[in-house]
Amino acid sequence: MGLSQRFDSRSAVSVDMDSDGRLDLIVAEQLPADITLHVLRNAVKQTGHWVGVRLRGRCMGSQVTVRYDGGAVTRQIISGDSFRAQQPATLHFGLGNFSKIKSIQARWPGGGITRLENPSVDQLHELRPE
Ligand SMILES: [Ca+2]
Repeated sequence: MGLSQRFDSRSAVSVDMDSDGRLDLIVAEQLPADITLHVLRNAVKQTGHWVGVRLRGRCMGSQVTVRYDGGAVTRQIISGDSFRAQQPATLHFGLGNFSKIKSIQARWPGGGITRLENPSVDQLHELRPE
């Protein structure tokens, strides 16, 4: 990403702001009386497949599983993992050479499940509670 800037920071959020499959970075610079946001757009050459999953509705704590031939990856929607920062309700899954996936499943905090079968890769999908 060419991260060579130096500033006092305690907050960072990674998100694919332009849905191009590359995670970008937003970093808050802490000044004595102000905060400056630095938006670092990822311009690294795309080297693999990916899929994005955006959850709608009450989704904090939801678990999202992407299944592919030979395995599965599960991630959780969390409110934040950086000081005074909140992550979006969007998850990014790097797939490498996998150009097909079997399914995307969201397990909602209330116990419901939403599943998308054979979704396309290299794009963002939205899931809502059923
Ligand atoms: Ca991006």
